[in-house]
Amino acid sequence: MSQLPEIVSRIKNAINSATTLEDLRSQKSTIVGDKSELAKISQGLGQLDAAERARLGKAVGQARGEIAELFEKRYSELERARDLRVIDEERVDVTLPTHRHPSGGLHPLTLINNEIAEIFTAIGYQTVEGPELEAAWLNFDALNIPADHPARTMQDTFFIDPLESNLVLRTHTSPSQIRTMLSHQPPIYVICPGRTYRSDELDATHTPVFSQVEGLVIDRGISMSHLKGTLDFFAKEMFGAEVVTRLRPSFFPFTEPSAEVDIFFNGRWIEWGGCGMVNPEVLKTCGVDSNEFSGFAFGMGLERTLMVRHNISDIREIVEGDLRFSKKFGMGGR
Ligand code: FA5
Repeated sequence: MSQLPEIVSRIKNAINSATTLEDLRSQKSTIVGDKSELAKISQGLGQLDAAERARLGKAVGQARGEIAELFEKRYSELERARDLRVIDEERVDVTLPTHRHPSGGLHPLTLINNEIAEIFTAIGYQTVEGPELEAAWLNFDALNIPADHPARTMQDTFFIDPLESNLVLRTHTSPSQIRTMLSHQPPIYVICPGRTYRSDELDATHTPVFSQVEGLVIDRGISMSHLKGTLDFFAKEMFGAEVVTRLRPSFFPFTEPSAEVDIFFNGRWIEWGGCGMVNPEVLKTCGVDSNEFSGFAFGMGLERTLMVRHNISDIREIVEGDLRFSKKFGMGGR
């Protein structure tokens, strides 16, 4: 009986000094369970005489009740502390930036190239490509551009060292016409997209490296009306069904007659590209019988096409490769 207060106080201390739920749980059996000191005292009560048993029994019972209550109280406190800690540790800050993994995408010029290829594939054309480093003969002579033509001067053309190599960076996609006619028998229905080079200064409307798409048809009975119809179709596919085209007389050494093709878009006429009936001189150079076959060709700049269609005022936006620009075209990524 005399040891009871000391035992109770030791147990209460143990309960109060438990700092975690696990700590308290691990002591449960020795504090409140059947193996606890007080439980053992209760079990030994039978050996005492009745008066002593009643006195000690009551005191032990009371002490066990107090301890069980304290245990429950401490248990709930520690449980609550654990819950608060978990909530704090597992809190998600929804305003934090996520780990971004931008996916790659296609440049607007690639997208428009693909689009044009699809438009013409749908009407039976094939896509052919030629080299960017081109023989001067294919870039100029075979296209009926004589040696003294202004386009051949140093101002427009990037010549390749040594000059005797007779290589140039192609100034247009038209040498692909020649390559196609030299290697294929008519009928020919092709488009030739590709990168082209001119020694123009980079400004809002010019770039020394730009893209063109050439169209070439050689068949029996091909006339200017086929050219006009094809350009109408192409323009409507590119700019929308309401677009109208017009041909303005012009000059290119490789076409006769030649024309500029304009489109009426957003309330004004805009120059889109050059075109014409393939010059019989060019057909002759390529071994195509001009009595049997005739053809048309057209060529337009793709940067300028994008500029018109998407209301881009400065060509540098297209060539500088800023992702913020490209993303507007659905090139993918975030
Ligand atoms: C030609 O290059 C002719 N080969 C087109 C052609 C093909 C005519 C077949 C007849 C038959 P031109 O020099 O006008 O034509 O150039 C065509 C287009 O290229 C221009 O309308 C323009 O959109 C684009 N272009 C020319 N120079 C530049 C440049 N420095 N920067 C961006 N685009 C350019």
